[in-house]
Amino acid sequence: MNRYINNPIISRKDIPDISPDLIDVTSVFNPGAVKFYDRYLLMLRVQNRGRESFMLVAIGRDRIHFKVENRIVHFEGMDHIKETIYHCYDPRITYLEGMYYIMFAMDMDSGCRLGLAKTNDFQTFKFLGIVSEDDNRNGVLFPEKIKGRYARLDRPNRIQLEGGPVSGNAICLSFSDDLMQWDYAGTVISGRFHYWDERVGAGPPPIKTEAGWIQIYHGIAEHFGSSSIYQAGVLLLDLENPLNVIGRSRYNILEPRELYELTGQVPNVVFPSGAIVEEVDANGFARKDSRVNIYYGAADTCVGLAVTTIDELIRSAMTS
Ligand code: BMA
Repeated sequence: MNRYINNPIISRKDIPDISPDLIDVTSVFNPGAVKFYDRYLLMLRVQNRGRESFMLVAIGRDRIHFKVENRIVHFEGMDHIKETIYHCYDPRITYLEGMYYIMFAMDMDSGCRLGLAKTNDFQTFKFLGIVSEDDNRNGVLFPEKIKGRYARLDRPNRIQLEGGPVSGNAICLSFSDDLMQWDYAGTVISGRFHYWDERVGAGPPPIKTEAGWIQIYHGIAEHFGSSSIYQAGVLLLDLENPLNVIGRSRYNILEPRELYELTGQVPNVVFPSGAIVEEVDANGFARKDSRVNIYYGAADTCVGLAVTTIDELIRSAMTS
């Protein structure tokens, strides 16, 4: 992947003061991304100096230059939840059946859960509910139904392996008829102990190609006594059955190298959570030579853009 030369594309100085919640903010990172009519749109996680989290929308006329809106995203209906919600973060935006769905992590006393909201204008957002069991993160919806059902990837922090121990180290697949109740279908990949992706989590929404679903994911290499290294890699999954892994990158495709990735609030982090494919055919397949813009959080401090092509992602996935 090629980093945009003037990265980071968004940093704390681009966030307007929105009194009383956001004044002289600390950081902005891990955005959801989508093409919204002829605009590029990001949903940002912004943290203030109280280390409280807020989501903001940023609009770009092109894929590089964004203007952050002067308004905090409010999820209508979320106030019906009686338990305290400490943070909402890591939004992934999926365009599905004419609506934009946002899946995000919610830190609560009962654990980290997945929340789901929808919008069609990015002005008002309807909170649909909590859609995971306790302790789940990195949830992302597929952009279309698979065999008649909605599909999502997620990363349970605890799963009961059949006849085995409880684990929390896998990207899993679930299906649903209504987007609210989800049936676990199986594990897509598990972390590779000792290598770049010891722990894993899905990144941006899956990208449909003739060769299969491209799934960018993050892998974490653990370092005891030091900070873990967050990197990005890529999977190619069967279109009809995403549990069937066609390819998985042996090497990471993006790792912390630049200063803004190596140092910051949490050092050594690249965390891709949004991808915008430029060219898609009439059936929704990304074209092989299409450019892909990947938006990622760097060091939990700012937002970077890295660019590649569909073809390049598929070739990277076929290296295992
Ligand atoms: C993960 C999430 C991400 C964050 C990353 C690195 O667990 O909390 O939002 O970017 O850690 O701190």
